[in-house]
Amino acid sequence: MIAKPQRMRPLEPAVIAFGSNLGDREATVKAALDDLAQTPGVRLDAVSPFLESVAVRLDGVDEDAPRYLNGVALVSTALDPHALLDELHRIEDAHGRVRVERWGDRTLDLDIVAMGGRQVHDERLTLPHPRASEREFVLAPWLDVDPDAELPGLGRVDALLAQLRASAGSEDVAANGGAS
Ligand code: A4P
Ligand code: MG
Repeated sequence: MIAKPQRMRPLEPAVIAFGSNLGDREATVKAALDDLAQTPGVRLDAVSPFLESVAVRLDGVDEDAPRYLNGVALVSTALDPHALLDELHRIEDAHGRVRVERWGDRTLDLDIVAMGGRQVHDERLTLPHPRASEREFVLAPWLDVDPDAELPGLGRVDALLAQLRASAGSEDVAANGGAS
């Protein structure tokens, strides 16, 4: 009997944010990106330059914590969002990720920032990523690889980044008592 060909899902664009602040960060991220490229149903289209950033904890920015290497990868995928999340968790686990504390130090974090225009809200997954618009370490590298990027429901990434930088600038002025 001739096997019925499997119907392939069309490829959908997805944006993956990566971060690491423990161990050999660059080696871990590069190996994880190789793993992502080897994942069935995932095509790696672009990787941003890596960006060093200060750790953000639940109680704010922590200058004393190990710094992160952050960046963004653009992929096209035939996986559904939950299957893609499973693959990201598999890759995190393979690179020594342990979950001790939310927003704690980690060898590797892989998040789905957005997947096409999908809106997902369930116990495992929120899309777009609810904190992406607040994070320069996500928006800036994303813009590097896609100057026309849009965060579904929130608008253009260049505008969001400008807004974020403007409000960070005004917080600095307020913290310095408005002194010039
Ligand atoms: N989850 C829900 N939506 C998503 C999504 N879109 N992508 C769930 C990935 N995961 C998603 O994540 C907790 C759970 O979120 C997962 O089991 C998944 O089902 P986690 O990776 O286990 O834990 P986490 O990363 O500590 O939690 P969370 O809330 O996802 O953290 P964030 O918002 O990702 O922040 N500072 C710097 N400088 N650079 C960083 O990269 N990252 C974080 C983590 C904090 N501070 C940082 C950085
Ligand atoms: Mg995560």
